[in-house]
Amino acid sequence: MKRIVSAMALAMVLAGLPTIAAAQDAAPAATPATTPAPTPAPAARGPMQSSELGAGPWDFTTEKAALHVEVLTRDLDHPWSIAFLPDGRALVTERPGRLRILAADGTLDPTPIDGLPPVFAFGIAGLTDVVLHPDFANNQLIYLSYSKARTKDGAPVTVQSDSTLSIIRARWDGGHALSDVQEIYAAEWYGAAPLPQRCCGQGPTFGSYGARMVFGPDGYLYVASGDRNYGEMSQNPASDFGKILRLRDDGTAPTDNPFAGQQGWRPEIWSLGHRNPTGMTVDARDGTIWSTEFGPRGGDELNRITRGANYGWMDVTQGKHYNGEPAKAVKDAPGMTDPVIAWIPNSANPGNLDVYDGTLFPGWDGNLLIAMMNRTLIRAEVGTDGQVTQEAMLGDLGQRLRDVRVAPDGSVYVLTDETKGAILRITPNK
Ligand SMILES: [Ca+2]
Repeated sequence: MKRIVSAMALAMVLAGLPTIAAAQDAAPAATPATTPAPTPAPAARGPMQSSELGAGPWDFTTEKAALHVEVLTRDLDHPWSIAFLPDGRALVTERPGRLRILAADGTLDPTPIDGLPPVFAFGIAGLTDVVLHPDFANNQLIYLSYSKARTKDGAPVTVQSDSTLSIIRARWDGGHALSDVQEIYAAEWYGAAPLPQRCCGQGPTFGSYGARMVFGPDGYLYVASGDRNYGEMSQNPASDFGKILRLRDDGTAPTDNPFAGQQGWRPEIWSLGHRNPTGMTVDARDGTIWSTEFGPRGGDELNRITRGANYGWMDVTQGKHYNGEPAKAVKDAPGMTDPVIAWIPNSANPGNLDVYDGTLFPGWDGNLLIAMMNRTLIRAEVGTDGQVTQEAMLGDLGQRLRDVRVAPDGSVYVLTDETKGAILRITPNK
């Protein structure tokens, strides 16, 4: 069965869908028995239950391409990231803590990869990104970001919020086990009682890890580090919260980072003033780093990341604080870099993004594709004059979208952020 559906205008989508304010920070419904009940974020509520994904395939007519969408697998629990391998397979993370192998024909290997560290999986915490070392074909090194519980006397501390963003590097020979697992980075601890004073009704401390990673054209690993709902830290040069970091492949800070050697600054900081950046990609053609981030109530952002820039949070946002307090500034603040897109007034909840550089969709050449938890795939064209046009696609599928990637063959893979999480593959409809 095929359906032909016109692309909807973004405004229609935003107007027609329920507002999912701060769905990233929503307190989860179930609380582990060993931990005290979380303090719910003011106004935070769990994401609306998505309708079940249909069987597909589907055909959609959009502004610049006719799409054929098929389901490769629907057996993943909140898949968060996919990394294409040189042999045609792919690695996929599931937020509860599993690393899976997707065969070249799109079937999911039923056996997860062994050897991961214990993952703190609660709410939006869990296993997040997977990226390959630029020289993976020769050194078999992969990188995983995840939420790590604090340990005391060698055992994990089970207080739910007492966790941090950690990155491991491991060797993977293509089979079902990691070896040489090594932690190369961990953000400073946060979440242990007593909690610091925080303004503006910020969300629970087990949110806002960021955790997206990408290797830049310079061979360095860029890491999006969230503010942990402690926005005061995003402007603090001595904290990695609310920053994008630039690391060597062994986790150390390059000496040519913008603030390296400056008194009071952590040397790994590349940019600051971020809230919860969960999307990041590099335009391979010119090296531009793009990042999406969750704002507070409204004000989610697409940013062009440049060396040493300050993106404003939590002093500058086009959204509103959870408790309704206005921010100090909305835009055009001295010394601050404004977003290329601010989604207002409603939250759009952007996940990951990619630059289309394949041959299958010539009409999308150089466009940004952005996976949105508000159940659309955004195609954005950023003009040289800064003007942006957006098209919302796949809205009829009704799925929260976490990740989007351009595959080596030019098709587009989309990961749904659902308990019965799927991988969708988009090819031209001929
Ligand atoms: Ca900003």
